[in-house]
Amino acid sequence: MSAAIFDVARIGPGEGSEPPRSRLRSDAPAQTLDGTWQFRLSASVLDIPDDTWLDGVAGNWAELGVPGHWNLNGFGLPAYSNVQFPFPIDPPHPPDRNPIGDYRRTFELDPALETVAAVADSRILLRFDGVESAADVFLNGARLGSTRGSRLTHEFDVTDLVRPSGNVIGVRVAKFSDATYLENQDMWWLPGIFRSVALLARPAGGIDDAFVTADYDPTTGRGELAVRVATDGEVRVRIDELGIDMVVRGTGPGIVDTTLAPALIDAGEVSPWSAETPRLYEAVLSTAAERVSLRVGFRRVASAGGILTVNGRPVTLRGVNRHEHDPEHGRVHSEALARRDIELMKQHNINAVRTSHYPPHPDFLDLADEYGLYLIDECDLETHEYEYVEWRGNPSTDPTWREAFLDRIRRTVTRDRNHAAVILWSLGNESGAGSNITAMADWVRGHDPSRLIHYEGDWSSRDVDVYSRMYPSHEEVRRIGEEALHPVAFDATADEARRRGLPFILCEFGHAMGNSPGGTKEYWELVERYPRIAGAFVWEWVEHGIAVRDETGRRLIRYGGDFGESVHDHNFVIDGLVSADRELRPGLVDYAAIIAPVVFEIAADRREAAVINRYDHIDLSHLRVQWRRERDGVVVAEGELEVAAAARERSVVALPSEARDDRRAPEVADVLTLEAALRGETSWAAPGHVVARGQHVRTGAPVREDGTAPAAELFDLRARPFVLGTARVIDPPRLGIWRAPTDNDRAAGWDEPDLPPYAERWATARMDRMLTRLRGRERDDVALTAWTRDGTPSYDAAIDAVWSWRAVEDGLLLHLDIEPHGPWEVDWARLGIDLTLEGAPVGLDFAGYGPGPSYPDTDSGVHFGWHRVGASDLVTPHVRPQESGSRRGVRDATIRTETGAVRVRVLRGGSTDAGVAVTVSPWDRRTLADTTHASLLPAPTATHLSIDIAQSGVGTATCGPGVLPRYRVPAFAASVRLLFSPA
Ligand code: IPT
Repeated sequence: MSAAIFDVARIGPGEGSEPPRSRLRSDAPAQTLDGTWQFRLSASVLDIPDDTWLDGVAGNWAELGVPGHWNLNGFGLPAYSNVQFPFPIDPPHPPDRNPIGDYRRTFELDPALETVAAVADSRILLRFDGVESAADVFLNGARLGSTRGSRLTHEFDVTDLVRPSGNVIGVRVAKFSDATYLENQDMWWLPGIFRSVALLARPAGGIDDAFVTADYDPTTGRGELAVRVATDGEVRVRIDELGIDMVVRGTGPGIVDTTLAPALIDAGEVSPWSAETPRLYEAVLSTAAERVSLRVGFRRVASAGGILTVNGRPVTLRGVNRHEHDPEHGRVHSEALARRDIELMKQHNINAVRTSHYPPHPDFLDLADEYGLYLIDECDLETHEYEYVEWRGNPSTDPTWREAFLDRIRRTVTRDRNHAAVILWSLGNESGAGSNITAMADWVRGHDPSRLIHYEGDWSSRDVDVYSRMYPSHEEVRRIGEEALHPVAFDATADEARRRGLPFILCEFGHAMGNSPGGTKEYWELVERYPRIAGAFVWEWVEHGIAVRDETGRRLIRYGGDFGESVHDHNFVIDGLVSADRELRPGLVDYAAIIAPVVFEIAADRREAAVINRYDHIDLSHLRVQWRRERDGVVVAEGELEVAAAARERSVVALPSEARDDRRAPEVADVLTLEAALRGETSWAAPGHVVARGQHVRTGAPVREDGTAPAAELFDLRARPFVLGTARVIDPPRLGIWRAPTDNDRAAGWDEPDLPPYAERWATARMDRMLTRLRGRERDDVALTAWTRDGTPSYDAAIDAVWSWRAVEDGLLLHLDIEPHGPWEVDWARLGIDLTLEGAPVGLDFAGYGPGPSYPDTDSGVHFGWHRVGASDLVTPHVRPQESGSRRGVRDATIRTETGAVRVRVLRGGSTDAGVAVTVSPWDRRTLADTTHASLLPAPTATHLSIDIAQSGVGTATCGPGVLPRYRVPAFAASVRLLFSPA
């Protein structure tokens, strides 16, 4: 037979499926239908062949794997757009050109399922965990119904249709549908059956559904289970570890009846679950027909007086937003990748995830319970496209969409409600305010009073339990923290008064796009300062780069527009703390240090250190604190410290006298480092993993007198190219104030919305094309002094400099004095010396802050040391090339190229007490700025060295405030004293 008309423009939930139930681990037989299916693609619903596709599987169809997205597997191409909609806002209609994928396969029913089905009243369900965006489902010619809600589970009862053999299942999937209006999340459009398909036996008298809440009473230390089980008759509840073995009455077959009071079971004294102590107990629910196991975590989530608590203790959510993304497979889940994500998060001190912007694969919840992560579990809902039409006709306000909204939240909450990790339900993202949002909140409140409700899209907060905002400025966060400390004004509205009493979170902040996010430390100071602020979530965890192969088989990472999309948002989807391949971006290392659970404050005299325990629930007994004193690169003393501090407490420890520095100034630095590292093995890191570090750095700077014995034969200043150390200089030193714009530099910050982005201001001021004029020169056999003026074409803003070079015994001294000339209206990107050395770079050894790069507003994750950086770590391989790789506070550096090496030391006497910033790059800035993809960068042939006296911060202007004023670089006068010598 041919299928009924495929209706992809009807407002409402899918039809024909079962009401949602919780995800349970059962011993009832199940059969996967994952694997190879037959597939064909039609360009439009109007082009679907009018054939008998469901009668059998004959015919010339292609093959496609399930789970998978068809447009990542050779059928069409992916497309990326964020807020803007890929088609007209003409609800509930998609456009005619709307790819339709028909899937079909045959299967034999697994005999184990058949055996169950043979018993009266048993059933067989067909389950889909994720189909984007809308599907009609058929079995053996009969239409079972349809799905709406791409990241939500749908089950169909196939008991009467399924046969022992010769079954034909067909699924007709629309790329776009009415559901697309509710699913405009910031991600690739990736249609298809992208999560698993399975048949489940539902034995008569089995456990169809369960709702188990495990409460922990922090005042008594006792746990209590509230149990509702959907079964006919009685169910046995066992937690062997707690000696629980009870029988409770079921609420009837089907789904749990939440109007009935739960059975309460006193669990006695228990160890509570938290992200820091992810203690789970194995519970077994059983009837004669079925046995279901759950992992129970006892915990209590509450909010009182504006404080978010878990188990009675205030908590700080050190969060990230996580999309599901795999560079090859899109949103297809893999356990290995989910574990990798969580392990990397835990290794970087992250304790919370917002599952932006849809419920993740069901197994992710198990992993969050097990590793210990607080979750904001978000409903699959976003109507952001309505922003383009000033929210006219937003479905959130339209009662005809109400059932669709309610269906989505019911499916979200019901599937995941038995997981300890979920502490907040989120109603969705960026869908404005409206009665349908309120209806969702009301349903959640009635269904699950054990958790709090989150939604950012309505700042009145009337429906929610936490006040949430995305990308507010630092000043606004401060105000929000502050307002909770003061009485509500007499003329405040009721909403306003209520909102003031809520805990506050930043559900998104710190936009991690490119070289970013700057200013995070300043946000975190506010999080720590104000009790009301319960935490913040960086946007976002992972870049959504898509991997493709070019003709030569080389793997390339793509972003929006690379697939010929007519509506797209470029590289705005490349904004993660880790790359799509899970390489760490410097922003993650910075964030890990900012949110570290332990803070050391070392007194200036090194006699003692304060140890601040920022864990919410645990003391520091799982950590070993070691100290190490290095003087000019040599470890001169080290040892272990006994530290003790209860959760959220501060203690002071005395430091041994060997940790102190001598009166004698070091040549480069005398550094005391304290490190807190794991004593034992955890599920996410090995013993010795460092969770926090603190330092006291006392720097010196060598003094050199001018006019030491000449060695002119080494440093022939007349030669071109001349030699520094053993490196050949192919572009001589000149001043630079420009950088290859970062993504943030290319965006107008929210703090300066009326001004063009910095990249544009720099280009308009022509800082990228300054020209030099030699104003004068004096020389003798050992010294050369040059007076230069670097000016900008068409303008009279310039920089004057005096370069005094002198050959000394072991090298070449440079005294450089710089003075701005004329009007500079735009802040500089930096101020430094640029030169090019022959041969590609092979490494950088330096004494300074590292080992990774940092900028003035991303300097938390680096520490002073004598670091060694290999060729592949010199710059960050951002998908879209941009400025990166600066090492700051450098006092001594050796730059190695394929053909030579040069050592640079910072001498006392300039204005650079904090050292210089050194960038060693295989590419010049013009090339970086003009190249759109890392894969298009040419093979390196030279080493581009910059020695910067100042660098602008990076900010987070791509989404949020730009560089904070204190991290900008207005025109200024400076001087530096450098010694160049052989390595
Ligand atoms: C915000 C979105 O919630 C998120 O999905 C993502 O798009 C992020 O921004 C930027 O990458 S919405 C933004 C317009 C404030």
